[in-house]
Amino acid sequence: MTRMRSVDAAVLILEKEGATQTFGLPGAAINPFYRAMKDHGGIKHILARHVEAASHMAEGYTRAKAGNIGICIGTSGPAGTDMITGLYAAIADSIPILCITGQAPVAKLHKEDFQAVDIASIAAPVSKWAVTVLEPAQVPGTFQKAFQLMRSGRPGPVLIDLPIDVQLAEIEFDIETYEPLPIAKPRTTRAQAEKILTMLTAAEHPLLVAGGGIINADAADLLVELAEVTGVPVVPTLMGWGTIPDDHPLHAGMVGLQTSHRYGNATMLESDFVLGIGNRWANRHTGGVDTYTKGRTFVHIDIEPTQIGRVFAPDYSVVSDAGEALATLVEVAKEWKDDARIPDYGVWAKSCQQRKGTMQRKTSFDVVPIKPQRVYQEMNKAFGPDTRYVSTIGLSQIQAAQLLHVFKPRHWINAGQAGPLGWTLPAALGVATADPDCTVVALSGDYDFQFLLEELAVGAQFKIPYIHVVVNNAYLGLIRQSQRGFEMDYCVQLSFDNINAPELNGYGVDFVKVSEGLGCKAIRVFEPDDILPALETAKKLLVEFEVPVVVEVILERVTNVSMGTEIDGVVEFEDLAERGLDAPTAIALLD
Ligand SMILES: Cc1ncc(C[n+]2csc(CCOP(=O)(O)OP(=O)(O)O)c2C)c(N)n1
Ligand SMILES: [Mg+2]
Repeated sequence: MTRMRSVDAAVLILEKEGATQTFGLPGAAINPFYRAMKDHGGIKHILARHVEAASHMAEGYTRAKAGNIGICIGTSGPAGTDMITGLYAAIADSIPILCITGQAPVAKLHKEDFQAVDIASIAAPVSKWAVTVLEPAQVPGTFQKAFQLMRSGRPGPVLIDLPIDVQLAEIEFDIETYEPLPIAKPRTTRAQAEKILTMLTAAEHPLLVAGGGIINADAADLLVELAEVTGVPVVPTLMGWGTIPDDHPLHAGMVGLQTSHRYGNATMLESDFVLGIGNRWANRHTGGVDTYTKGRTFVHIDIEPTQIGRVFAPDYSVVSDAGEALATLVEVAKEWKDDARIPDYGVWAKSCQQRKGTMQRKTSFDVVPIKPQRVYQEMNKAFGPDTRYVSTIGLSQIQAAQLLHVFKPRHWINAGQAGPLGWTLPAALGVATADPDCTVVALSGDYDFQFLLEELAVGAQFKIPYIHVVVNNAYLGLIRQSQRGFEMDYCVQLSFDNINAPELNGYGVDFVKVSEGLGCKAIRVFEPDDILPALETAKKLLVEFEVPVVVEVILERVTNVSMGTEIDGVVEFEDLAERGLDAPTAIALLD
């Protein structure tokens, strides 16, 4: 046995559990932990400029690669409260991050000590476990359990709060014989798989709905195999986007009220059976449950038992890890295929493809100020299938999901459920830290970009290159559109005459100057034909300077983006594509 400070044991466990990338910022109450990281030497640390940003960086880092767990660290008091939004974003999308906070000494927790706040209670509803460790000898076990919890069942974040005297206390600990605790993975039995396939093969127009659980289980290949063996088309959810390549003949489009395709919704409405795997029936996917479920049979597979029946009662369900479920389903489906027990779904799949080939939205607008659709058209030209897109919320995110293309899992990294403004920039830094060889392209509206803008300096300081496309309408665009229902345009304008930048014609903030001031490169675009050259220049600047490169596109102020309140009632505000030239980068060409 070896005697050491509890924090030394903690950092040894981080290494043994394979979680050595941290994001955070020190303060007096967490200094002992920083001392342990310094002494250890093997823990990497990126100094954020805002603690909330550190938590989103940790999430981006986790999401970029299977097995990753990003860590965010802050001191006592406000550092922990700043990270609450990060915990919420992570738990809402089933993403493990480990949040470590400093705390006042145990004996002073109830004395209104400086920056002593009951962070474990505050964090409890937004984490799988939030705990203040009161006994130093419990530190190793607490970290061990945290890793087991983060990885088990429905993944999610954990917060460990360490009073400063607990951090400094010495304990006996042996890392040599330390073992991560086993991770339970509920499986799908053969009988369950047979029942599901019996129900599926009784249908005429079946669909698979592929959720983010498939990405968490690292099982996208198995999903594509199941689709190919059965011939059944796939609808990825927003969290599952990338589980099947957009150009796969069995990719039927996304369904929903906002981040969806016209052909995806039309196909869902034609279906008579839906097998949901690792998905949550999010309300912006289903819209009104009656419209979504009417005339359809549903099977739901999810790792978390209480997710079954949460939104509507399925006709059959299995509690299983998505990867385990897919493996058994593929095994049985292959046998059934050999025995000719799987109907030929060729005509149905072809009809889905036919909708995909005709129901496209127009993108080839060439007016000034630029229409946003044109930005995504040019992004499709500039960025290939290896690009990892990062986005959060707003008209920008909605249109990106409607018009961009994703070909691989973990290449659309989006705060799908919580949608906190400001998430995009730090999450992109986390993604680019996890995968430095990949082109990371973040997409923000002008408001999202302003929330945690100072983090650009982190990218410049630590040489974390990525491209940030900022679509600037000088508006809280999504909220402006939703205020139409209230007949107002109130408190949503970001425009003002910037006395230092008259060339902005009232768009307000000079993002180019701000970005440059923070040590990054930036390009502004006013004309549609300049978008592609700007994106190409950005790619070069990225390599040359190894810092974030911002491409700001000045958009028309008022845009209404396709959306609705029911999947059979999505309102189109712009022209639809009638011929290939209207949507030259559409995933399926019209002519
Ligand atoms: C912290 C937080 N507050 C408020 C919202 C509600 N909200 C969603 S989108 C949006 C406006 C986004 O504006 P912008 O980033 O410029 O994107 P646009 O819709 O204009 O493309 C707001 C305020 C939110 N998602 N997060
Ligand atoms: Mg905006």
